[in-house]
Amino acid sequence: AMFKNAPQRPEQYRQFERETPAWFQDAKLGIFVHWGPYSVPAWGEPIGALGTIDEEEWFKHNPYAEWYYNTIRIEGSPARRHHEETYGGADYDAFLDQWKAENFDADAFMDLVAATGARYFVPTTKHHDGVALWDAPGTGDRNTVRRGPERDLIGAFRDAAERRGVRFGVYYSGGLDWHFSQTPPIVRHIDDELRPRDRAYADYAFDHVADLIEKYRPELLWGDIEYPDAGKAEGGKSLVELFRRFYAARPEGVANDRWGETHWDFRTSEYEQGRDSEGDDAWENCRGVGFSFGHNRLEDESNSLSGEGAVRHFLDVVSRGGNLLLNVGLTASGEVTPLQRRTLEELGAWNRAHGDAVFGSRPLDADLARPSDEPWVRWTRTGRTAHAFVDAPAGTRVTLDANADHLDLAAATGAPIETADGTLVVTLPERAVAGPARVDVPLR
Ligand code: FUL
Repeated sequence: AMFKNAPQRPEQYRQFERETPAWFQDAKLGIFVHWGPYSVPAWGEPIGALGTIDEEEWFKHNPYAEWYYNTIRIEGSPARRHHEETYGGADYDAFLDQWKAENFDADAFMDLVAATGARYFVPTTKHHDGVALWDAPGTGDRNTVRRGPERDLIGAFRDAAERRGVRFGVYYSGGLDWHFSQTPPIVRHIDDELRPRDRAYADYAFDHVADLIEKYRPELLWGDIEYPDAGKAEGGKSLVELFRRFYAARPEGVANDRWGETHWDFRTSEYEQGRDSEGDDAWENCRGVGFSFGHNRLEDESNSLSGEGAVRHFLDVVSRGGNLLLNVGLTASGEVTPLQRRTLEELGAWNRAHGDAVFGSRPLDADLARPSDEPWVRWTRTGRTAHAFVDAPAGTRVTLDANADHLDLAAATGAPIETADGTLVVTLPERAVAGPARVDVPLR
């Protein structure tokens, strides 16, 4: 019954299989941060959500600002033109020195994170550009301790998260490192030949992740793209050894599914991509407030989640059994843009009012009640109570598709109700906090 959808895993990784720790299933919301030299140009075309655009167009017009170094190397891309015009085609690493994080206050930032209701927090420790946000072994001066911010940013995040009881995880790009291996730009697909897979890189990545585990004791490992293939077999500096050290340090730790066909505790989807991972096993959807993870100065309200949009997306994910890892792209100076801040604060305000029906909840069985998009309705369950979340203007009458055999419709609370012939009709109330209204219905 465990890992129903999982293909058979290699023998050396089976030792790590177990039921996904309940804290992760209960947590529902995490906050992700992408921050790096790419936050200086902070530029990507906001053409749409991953999974809705064909690959060739995607890479040439990449809305992911953290992919800037790849996009500017693509012949004829608008990013390349922008880079020529604005920076005279400067070397990418000039952005590392221009990145100062001068207004970054880890505690103030983590107050905002905690106020969303998020139970865990995951910063990028090394993205595809290869720049480390801590003093990572073997990186020379290409890290934020030696250059740019001149700080251990991972340590700062970690300490601030711990002080607030927010669990701490680390993102690590094992699959791509555009500095370690000078591969041509990715224009269509992340082919195997376009990522480093050799022993030297596997040892380098091993030393990084081992150092992160030892120094920061993360409770969540969020690998990206792949793990270097030479490091997958048992023996020496291997991924097997990394997982061993991780679970020894954190028996309740969880790992995502981007370490190749090896081991994972939960599956991932990203925007609209990987929806088939959103199944019976534990899963997490990630996305930015806009269409980028790295801060993108071209984004505005038209391509970003409003507070209410974020609440609806969060509820949609949770109602289907997933977690949401919602990303913030910090600016080069270390600030949260007003647009992102507003979305996070409104999500937090809604969670303060209704989070008791969301955090720790489980999906409601479809035999009991069903969601719909018109009108917008989602369901969760806590204990012996079903929770309906309904979004429509105040005064709208909405018939909920609920089963009177299993739910005590007449005992519903939260909005004016009528029940007749086994149907539940709610009249949506005025809401003190923006976002869906909530109706609680006892299970029979
Ligand atoms: C992807 C990366 O390529 C993106 O830049 C981002 O980090 C996302 C979370 O994962 O695979």
